[in-house]
Amino acid sequence: KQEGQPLRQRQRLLVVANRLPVSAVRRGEDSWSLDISAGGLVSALLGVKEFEARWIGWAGVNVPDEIGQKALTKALAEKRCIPVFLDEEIVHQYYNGYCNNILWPLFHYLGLPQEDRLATTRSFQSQFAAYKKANQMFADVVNEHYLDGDVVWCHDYHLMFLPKCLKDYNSKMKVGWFLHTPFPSSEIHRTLPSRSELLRSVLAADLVGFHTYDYARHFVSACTRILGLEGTPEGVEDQGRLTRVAAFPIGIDSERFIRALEVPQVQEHIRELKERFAGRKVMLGVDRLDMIKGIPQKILAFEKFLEENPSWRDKVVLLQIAVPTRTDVPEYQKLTSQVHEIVGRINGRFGTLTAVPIHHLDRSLDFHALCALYAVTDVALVTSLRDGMNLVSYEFVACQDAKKGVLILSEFAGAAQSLGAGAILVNPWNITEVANSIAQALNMDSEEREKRHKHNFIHVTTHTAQEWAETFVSELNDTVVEAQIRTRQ
Ligand code: ADQ
Repeated sequence: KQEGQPLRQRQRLLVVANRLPVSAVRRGEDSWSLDISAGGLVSALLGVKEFEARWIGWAGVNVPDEIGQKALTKALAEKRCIPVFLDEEIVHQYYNGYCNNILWPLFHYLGLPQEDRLATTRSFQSQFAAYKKANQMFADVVNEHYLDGDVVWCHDYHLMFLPKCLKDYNSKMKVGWFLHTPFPSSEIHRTLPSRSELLRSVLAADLVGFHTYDYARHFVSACTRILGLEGTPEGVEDQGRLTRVAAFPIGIDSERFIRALEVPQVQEHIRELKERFAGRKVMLGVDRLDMIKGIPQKILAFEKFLEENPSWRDKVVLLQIAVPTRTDVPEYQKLTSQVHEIVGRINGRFGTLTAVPIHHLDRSLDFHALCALYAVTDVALVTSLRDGMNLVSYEFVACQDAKKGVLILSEFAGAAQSLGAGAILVNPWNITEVANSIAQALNMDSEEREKRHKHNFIHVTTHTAQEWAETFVSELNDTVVEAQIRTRQ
């Protein structure tokens, strides 16, 4: 089945994630236009030469008719993508419901939603049933395309039930699972009604990966305390079968950012921005508009800084770029208006006829515009209340080799483990501490900035996305070989 090629050259990697890395727009009954999104995962896997990646996931659109499904499947095949078709009801219950309303807030320490906690166990039950059903649908597609020797890499909290479904199909399948969010303390995970079933399903994988050692430790504790299994330095053991658990901190394709700075269009953009903000220090926030990113707290800290440092008021500007996500969810709509309200108040309070202290944009920026912004920034503010890793902090560092700006980073982002020595670490809940850090960053001398930047730049350019993917997959291959040796002994 390996088409006669040496395994190392030809090993196929089936990457299974909730969303395919494409956006699909229907142009006619049987025609689709596709736009491939060059996110972190895509560039990570493109850079890895040892295996050939195929993507399996939902295309993000409802396609109820067979003609449309066939046409989309064909168009996606050219991009090495294989669709899982989910209907509207499943998407509502599985994706909006169980994934985004239950697991996402819980894993970021925001707890379970009130209404589910109080009474509507029925809605919790039906969302969990839809979650399992959706995971089974992903498994069906994987199983259909799986060839002996393939590696199957499942991604994120959407697919915690998938490893079990896959192993039920074929116990020899090499299955890895990686979580992009934090895995919370076992005391938090314990509150989840389906806590045991989810842990057991994940444990069906051969290798389970997290961004940090702490998340891996929390997961092992959850398995020992909730399931009564044995935790070992390698992972979790259940009746002689070991599931390997380890930390694999993600990185970015740093070269892509560094190269972008040489593109004439980006340089032109940098010139324009410098002109536009001449005489002022530029502070930058780039986030998805999500509760976990701590955007209101960040803006309030900036207000406090302006309040306490009047001499800086006309010498600094905060650019906050916040891409709206999950716009149909009421909490996210509330967050948007809350942020608008605070920004309006601060601009009213500290703005002049010619300048305002905060520029807030509710949208996504294209890659080149984003690189230019990173490059002209003096101080980046990443104040997530919790964040699996946070790639914005890495991208900022990659674009700062000329300027050597300062990174203010939440201690609750996974990135604090890797960029902590170069960044100014803050508790984002402590507005006064963040305000003081802003002052410290703006006043930092060039020698210290250079020293801190160097530390971070070396990290970001060595621990890249490619390295992350390679390490995970080779560890998965090794884990399976070791398990085979153990069972033979
Ligand atoms: P996210 O929560 O999406 O990812 P992050 O790691 O910061 O968070 O990645 C966001 C990506 O979106 C970055 O590549 C950034 O450039 C881009 N982006 C954000 N705002 C943008 C804007 N306004 N315009 C254009 N691009 C924008 C999840 C976890 C993280 C984890 C990653 C990867 O929540 O903790 O680091 O997965 O594992």
